Amino acid sequence: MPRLFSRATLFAALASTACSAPPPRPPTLPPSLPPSVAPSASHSTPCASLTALALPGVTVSSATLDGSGVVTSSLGRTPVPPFCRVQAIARPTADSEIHIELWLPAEASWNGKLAGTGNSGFKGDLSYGAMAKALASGFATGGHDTGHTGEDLRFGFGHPEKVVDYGYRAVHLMTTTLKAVARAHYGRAESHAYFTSCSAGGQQALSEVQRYPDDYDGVVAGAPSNNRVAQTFGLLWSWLALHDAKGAPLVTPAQLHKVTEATLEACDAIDGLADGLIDDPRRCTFDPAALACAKGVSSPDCLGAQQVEAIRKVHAGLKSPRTGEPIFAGYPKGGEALQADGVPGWLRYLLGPKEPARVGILRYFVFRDPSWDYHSVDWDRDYATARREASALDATETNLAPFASRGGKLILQSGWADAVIPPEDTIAYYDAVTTAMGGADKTRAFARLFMTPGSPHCGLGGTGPDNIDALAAIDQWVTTGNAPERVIAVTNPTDPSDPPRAPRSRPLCPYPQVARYRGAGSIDDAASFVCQAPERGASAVISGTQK
Ligand SMILES: [Ca+2]
Repeated sequence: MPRLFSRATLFAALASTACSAPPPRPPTLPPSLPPSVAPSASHSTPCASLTALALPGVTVSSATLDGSGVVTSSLGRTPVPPFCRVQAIARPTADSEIHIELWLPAEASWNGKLAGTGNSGFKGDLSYGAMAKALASGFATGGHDTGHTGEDLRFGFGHPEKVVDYGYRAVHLMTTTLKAVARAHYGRAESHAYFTSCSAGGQQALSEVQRYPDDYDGVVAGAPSNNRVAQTFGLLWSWLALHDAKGAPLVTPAQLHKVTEATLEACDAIDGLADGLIDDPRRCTFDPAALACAKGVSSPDCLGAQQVEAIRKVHAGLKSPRTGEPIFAGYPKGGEALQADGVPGWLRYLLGPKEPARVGILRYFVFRDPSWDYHSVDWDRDYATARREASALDATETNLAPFASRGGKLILQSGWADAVIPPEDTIAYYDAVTTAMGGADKTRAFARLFMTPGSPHCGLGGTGPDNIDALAAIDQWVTTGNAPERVIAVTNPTDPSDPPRAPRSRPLCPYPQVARYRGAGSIDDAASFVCQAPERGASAVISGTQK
């Protein structure tokens, strides 16, 4: 039986992907560093002299050599080569203050490539862990704080430019600054530039592809929060479904646990392999009414009618009361209690919070009224207002031709048990891109989606193999031109934010393909699986065992 509860810290984040209506493109784009900023090459600039670089709107405040050989971050201690640590501040507007760090390995250690990193949630801090991993692999890397500190959404109240910095400007300016400073330091241009991140960082990844298609040659967007405004309403819908009028939770964490256990029991084998993982919850027809209390019984060990209805609402998602069209996808069956102890299950964003998660987006960014009452929400009118007023937070453009036509490559990853950004939302975005780009073949040539069974948000503490080497995967695609036909995912024994899991590897397949057991060999070994088209209808069930 897979672990349903475990301890781990979520590097949170929100948001989501696509829906039907294409969002408005930003009316104006922030300033970019002109190409002339980059030195013409052949003149390398010593680390300490980088503070003298003249960059429009950017001040290099510090540049020092770090020869300690190790970076300590939330991921632990990472051995790294000596590097030049550059700190800079970008001020694209009078109200902006974007903190940027660039870590440039010594020339002898540099692989000639750049790696941009993103952020989680609304936290205004740098992703030192991701930067350390990139640096250790030979990349010159950059990160930023999104233009504010802390996670309190009041940062944007009365500061619309800071919301734009958070939404898409900070990551772009980090990128142009990374390119300019690296070119100055090494005296030559990079061979390739990549961006990999998850959650809010996944939104940044897609924003770069959509708004600044020249920034990166390869991008990996994990669990992207690119449908941020719709997700805010999805979170509100789910929270209201799971709480009474006074804000008291209608369901207990223990009951969520029972729902997830029963769902897994009912739906694990639908994919043909009883391996503790639900491959595609859309095929799972389990109804929480199966756990309903007997007539006249009220007990924490079963579900009352109101509880059944609440859970159904969260699974169903939010639809427009006017048109019936989906506004935001429902949360997947089987993800209710994965990592319920403080991480991605519903407890983290849907059931546990005292008030709806991210309601501050509506209070401070959209309605600009700290006393805005979420109980008064009009799902039709208020959603339309938010799409307009908070468009800087969305990255839902589906025409990716500018990125594709210059050879850009995009990998998307989504967990089938993600209780923060529903997998169906990411699939909806990919499907919409496929339509906009002229079909599956044209889309697969530059953009592929990899669904990950048993994986909650950003692969933190799930029950399945969900860790991929994103930088290596995108580098392989960009440098060889060979599109990934499968990406090997493993359980992660090294990430301290992940609970220990039995070693297991599994191929992730380009959507809509699925990984299927060959019928021989260990089910914990990726070599025992092939990628193939999904079955239509029922399939034979192979009972596997977990080591
Ligand atoms: Ca299964």
